[in-house]
Formats: sequence, C-alpha cells, structure tokens
Amino acid sequence: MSDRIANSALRSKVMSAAEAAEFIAHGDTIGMSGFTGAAYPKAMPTAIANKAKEFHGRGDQFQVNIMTGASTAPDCDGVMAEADAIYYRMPYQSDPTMRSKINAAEMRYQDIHLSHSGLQVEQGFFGQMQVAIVEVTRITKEGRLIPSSGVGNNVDYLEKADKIIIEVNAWQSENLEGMADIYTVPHLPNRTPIPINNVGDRIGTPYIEIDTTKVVAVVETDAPDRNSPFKPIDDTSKQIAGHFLDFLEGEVTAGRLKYDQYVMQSGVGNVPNAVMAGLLDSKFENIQAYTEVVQDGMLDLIDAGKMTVASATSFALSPEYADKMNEEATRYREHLVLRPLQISNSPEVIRRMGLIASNGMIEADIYGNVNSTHVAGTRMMNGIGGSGDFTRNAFASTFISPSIAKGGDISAIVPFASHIDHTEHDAMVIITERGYADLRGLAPRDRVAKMIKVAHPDYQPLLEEYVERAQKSSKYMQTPHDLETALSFHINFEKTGSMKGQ
Ligand code: 0RQ
Repeated sequence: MSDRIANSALRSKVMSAAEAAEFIAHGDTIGMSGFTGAAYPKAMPTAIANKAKEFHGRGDQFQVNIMTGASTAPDCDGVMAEADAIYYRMPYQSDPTMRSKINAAEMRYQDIHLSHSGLQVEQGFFGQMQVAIVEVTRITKEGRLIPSSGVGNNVDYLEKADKIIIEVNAWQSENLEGMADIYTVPHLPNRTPIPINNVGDRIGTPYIEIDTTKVVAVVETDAPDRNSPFKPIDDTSKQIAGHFLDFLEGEVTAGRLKYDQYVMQSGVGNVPNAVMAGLLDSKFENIQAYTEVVQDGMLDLIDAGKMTVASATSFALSPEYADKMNEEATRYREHLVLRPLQISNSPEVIRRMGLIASNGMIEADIYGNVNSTHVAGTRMMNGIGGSGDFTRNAFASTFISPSIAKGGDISAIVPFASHIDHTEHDAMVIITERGYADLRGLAPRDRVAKMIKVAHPDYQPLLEEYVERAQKSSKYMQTPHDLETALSFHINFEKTGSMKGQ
C-alpha cells in the first residue's frame, strides 16, 4: 500500500480514520468526494458518525455540513444520517435513511443543480470550508492526487478547504491513472471558453494539484464502491427503450441526426440500461456520450465497438462491472474521460455538443412540465442531479418513465405537476411504455392530446375530463387550468391511496 503514497511528507501523515476525525469539529463544513456510489470516502464517514454518537451520548452537540459530488452509499450518507451527524447537505442524495431524515425535517437539504454546486462553493456562497475529504487511487511523488472512480467537485473542495484528509483506496485500480482530465475553469471575471470541441478532447492534467501543506491526515482503505446490484431489465423498460429508439430513428428520418452522430446523455437506471442494450442491435455507430456517469451499458457498447468515447465525471457501475473496470482499466481508459463536474455538466460545452438528453422523471403534466424530485409535491425523492444542466442545454431533451407507479395507484401523467423542476420550455419529448409525445413546435394546448396518448389507459378518461373542465372554467386559453381541481390526482392519492380516487 505504501507504494500508493509516493510522497514522503504525506506518507508521514498516515493514521487511522478515528485519529483523522479528531481534525473535524462541530459546525464544520466538509467537502467530500463521491458521485453515484463511486469514489466516496470509505472510512471517514463511519469515523464521523461514531464521533457524533459519542458526543450525543454525553449530551454534547456534534453536527457537520456535508457537500459531495452527488449520491454516495449506505457506508457514507447512510451512516452519517443514521447518527444524526449532518446539519445540512447538498447537492444530490439517494440514500433511504437520509431521505427519511430530510422528509422528517431532521436535517436540512438543498437541492442544487450539480453544475452550480462546486461553483457556488468556490464563490463563497457557503462561507468557509474547513475540511475536504477525498478518496484517491494514488498520491504521486510530487504530492499530486490521482482520482479514483470519480472526480465530482473534488478540485473545488480541495482548493477551498482549510484542511485536507486523503483516503487512498487500494481496491481502486492504479490503472485508472490517465482517465481523469483535470481542468479548472478560471475564476470570474476572467472566464474564457472551455476548449472542448469534441467529446473526447483532453484539455488538462491526469492529476489534481493540491497545496500539500493543507493535508492533515492520510487514511488507507481497501473497500469497494457501492455494492448494490441493479434491478434486472423488465418488460416495461424494454418497451420504453423501444420508443426511445423509435424517436432516434425519427430524428434520422427528419435529417436532424445521422447514424454516426449520436451523442448521448443518460440518467442512471433500468430504462437507460435497456436503451443501451437496444443500441447494441441498432444501426447507430460511433456513439459518443457527453454525460455525467459511465454505466454498465456503456461498457457493453464500447466492447461491441459501437461506442467510441464517453466523457463523464464518475462511474455508476454494478458490482460486476466495477470489477471488470478494475481488471481492464487500461483498455477502457482509451475510451473514457473523467472530468470535474463543472466541466462534465458545463452548459457551455453541453450546448456545443448537440447531445440528446434522456432522464427519468416522477411525473409530467399535460403541458409538458416535469417533476423529477418531489412525490406529491412535498416528499423529496433524490434531487435534481444533473438533469437540469443537460435538459436545458441539450439539442433534444427527453424524459422517460413508466406511465404508472405503485401498481397503478399513481399516474406519471397528471393535470398539473405538483412540483416543477423542468418547465414546459425545456422538456421536449416525454416517453412512456405507451409511446413518445414529441412536444417540439407545439403550443401548450396542442400538446395535451399527445400527452394523454402516452398516459396509461386507466387514467386517460380522467385526464380528458380534466381538460374539458379546464377549458370550460378557464378565462384564459394559452394554458387552461381549473385551479380548483388541478391537483385532484394528488389529493385523491392522499385521501384514498389511489390517484383514481377509489
Ligand atoms: O419506487 O424504488 O419504491 O420501487 O420512484 O422509480 O421508475 O424505478 O425510475 O429509478 O429512474 O427513478 C425520477 C426518481 C426516477 C430518478 C427518478 C417511484 C417508483 C420507484 C424509482 P421504488 P423508477 P428511476 C442526471 C439524471 C432526478 C435526477 C436525474 C431521479 C422509484 O430518475 O432521481 O434525473 N431523477 N439525474 O415507484 C411516487 C410517482 C413516482 C414514484 C416513480 N409519480 N409518485 N413514486 N416513483 N414515479 C444524470 C445523473 O444524475 C446520473
């Protein structure tokens, strides 16, 4: 292991996680590595949780503010939330324990666009950052950090924090070295264009340069990234994926896309994996991804020679594919670039790439407003993640979802979205297992029939009734609503357990 810490000054800082936790005080703001279950610190979160429990046990206060790249894992967000160690958290999370604490007002959560998160820390919106805790695969002789399976906001946090704690994880392949491309956007007012013209362009260094005098501790670990297997691809996901591929074919027919020009952005989950499985047998070649995370399906596309290059900020791989990556990182790094979040999610570069965005949703309304984050307008699910960064700036923005949830008690197509993350101005195509609603070029009233077509048949009559009522009761016809019953589906669900109201 000591081979992985080639800098002698930093080697002298090796200690246990419990010892390193002594550098963390109540009220500290901590910037942590970690993105969709990859590259999060494996030992320090438990040490922080233990410290919190010890303090709480003797009646003392101990809570910290935690900022990451995105979601982490039960042994990071989970343990700290369970120990009530967190006062405030941003930007994206998906841990069940943390979600319960957020919804019970037992911690504060701010759901920020990922492209804004590091930027706002850099610009001082959150005050000083006391500690950065970052996992790496190796420290070079010069004290430079070689990122592990993700970059996220690490560069911003390492620069901003007063103290740095580094975790060196021997589980991560040393052959990841060369995959990261670290480039820092100049601070305002000296912004210059980010010089990425092609998905795979490398514009920075494969390491993160830090002020080594800020390092107070180095902790050695040997633990895997989040170890949760993916759900198998089900029939509904296959149908949605089929409609997404039909949409792509339609773009080719319309002359807006060529078979060798598809640049994808893809959220994580069952449907995106089904889409990628479908692409394996499609006419699309030279597929590229300018996206946030590298997923199993992308490795399959690379192996099949269908995908040439993917740019992301981290991995989001199943345990099986994470092992495959560790064994074959040398081969994969020819096709993968891991960038800081401010670059992977940069609106400027996304717009330049002309990519097609595809993200999950909780619900969409009859005019095309999309809710990605709040069940029934109030219960926080995960957060907006990078979906806003990509949706607003893509060439075409799609949302994918089964038309119903919870055995049919919930419709994903509703009269009025109970919370709006992506407005009708941004969302362009809504896809369910029933088909796709292409809303481009249509006034709001003309979108309604397309949206009802992709709703589940059980809900189509209820939606039609609502539209009739809205058109009768509304004084203004650009976006007619009957305000008294606009949220009737959600109210029905609250009262009866089904949006159908029986
Ligand atoms: O619940 O887990 O209890 O079964 O939500 O739903 O259908 O499996 O879909 O995993 O793609 O999640 C919006 C949450 C969808 C996700 C969301 C319930 C459903 C199920 C999961 P169970 P599915 P997904 C940028 C992309 C925001 C961030 C983003 C998300 C669970 O896609 O977090 O886009 N998006 N990032 O039953 C109540 C509804 C529901 C509902 C679904 N209307 N009401 N529950 N569910 N619809 C790139 C990256 O960040 C990587």
